[in-house]
Amino acid sequence: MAVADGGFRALDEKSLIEYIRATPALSSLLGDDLRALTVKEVGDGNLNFVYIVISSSGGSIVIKQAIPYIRCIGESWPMTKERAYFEALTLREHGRLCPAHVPEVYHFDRPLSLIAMRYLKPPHIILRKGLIAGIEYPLLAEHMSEYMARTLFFTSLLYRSTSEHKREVAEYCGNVELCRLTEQVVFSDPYKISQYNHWTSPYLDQDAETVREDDILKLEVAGLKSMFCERAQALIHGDLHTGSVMVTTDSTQVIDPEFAFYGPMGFDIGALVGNLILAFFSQDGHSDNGKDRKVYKQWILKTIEDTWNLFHKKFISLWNEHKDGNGEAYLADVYKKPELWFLVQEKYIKDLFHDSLGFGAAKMIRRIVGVAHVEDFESITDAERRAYCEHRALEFAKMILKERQRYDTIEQITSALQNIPS
Ligand code: ADP
Ligand code: SR1
Ligand code: MG
Repeated sequence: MAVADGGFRALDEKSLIEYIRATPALSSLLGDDLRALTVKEVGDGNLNFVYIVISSSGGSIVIKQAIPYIRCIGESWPMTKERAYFEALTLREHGRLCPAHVPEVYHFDRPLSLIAMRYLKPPHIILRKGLIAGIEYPLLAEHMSEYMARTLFFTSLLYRSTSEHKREVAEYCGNVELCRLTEQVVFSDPYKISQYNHWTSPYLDQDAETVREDDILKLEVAGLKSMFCERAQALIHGDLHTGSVMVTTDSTQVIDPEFAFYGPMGFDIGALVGNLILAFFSQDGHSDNGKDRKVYKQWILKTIEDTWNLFHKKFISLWNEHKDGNGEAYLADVYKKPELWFLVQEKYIKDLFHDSLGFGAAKMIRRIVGVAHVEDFESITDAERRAYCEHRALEFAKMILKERQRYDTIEQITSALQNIPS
């Protein structure tokens, strides 16, 4: 067992059992008989260790521990384990705002950077894996629009006073290292030579170089990076890709908000929509003779449309419902004329739509030519076929990043996706 700073030690399956036995908040969740605990490490994310703990009496918990480096790279890339503090804080805050879609936190141990939370039992699986398998989730758009509308609205200045907001922003400024990681791997590295970048070579060598040489693209990305760093619009999840959502056909749970901070709302909406678009482009790599994915691709497009449209509807109705509250951005006294109120909301949503498209596109690009790729493409074993899917996704993302102001509705985006020639 490694011993490190401030009482931290990296646990393993054996030492975790001792920790649980010595921690009443955890042992009480697992029942009387702690002799037969099964512990399995299942972390398939990029950063941390995740253990499923099940007792013989049927109790279960998940334990997640942050270690002081990035797991998928190794100890050569140190990373603060304080990320667990921000993850626990956000799971609790987003869980308070949207309990139906966030797992409950049972226990947090700051020196050990350890979170105990509800085990999302099978048939819950990671959404990205469900999308690769071609499974439809009829409630996904309804649930994710609810989660995003509530977490983003209630942590913004549309609902909060500026004093409350500034206090929260100050707290989350502490998550600077995770923000800096995103600044690097999403907004900078893909646009320059970086030791960590990789792509499906040799097929995409020219594509990667084109990204590094595209001045218009770089101008657009500069604008998004500055918004990411400067705009404390709401408490965002910060890494809301399809690997941060666990699903069944009737349950949707958002996990893993360790990148949370007060940032632009469009970064969350864009992450989800951008990753659904990556799933769309990857389908041609997963279809085989017996199963073409035409119908499934239509379902993904419909889910993208419903997610945005339902988000829009729910967000505006929360705003109308709370228009006479403490929110200081648009005081009811100033904007009381109905036509002005409508104009203000219309502009807010239009800007948010374009921000979401821009961030979504930037997140697609980083998953193709940056450090961390996605299983949607990585699981396509034939490299030429994978490169074909990635190339098409990259071209679409570049076009959206540069031309997003031309689009007014999500249907125009899905129709552009629909009409890309093979
Ligand atoms: P990382 O921070 O390293 O990305 P994640 O939070 O994404 O880690 O978790 C990694 C994996 O652990 C997930 O893909 C999922 O399979 C599993 N997992 C995480 N949290 C839970 C949970 N509450 N219930 C069940 N499985 C979970
Ligand atoms: C080294 S970059 C690792 C990535 O994994 C996380 O899920 C974030 O998306 C981060 O950018
Ligand atoms: Mg993760």
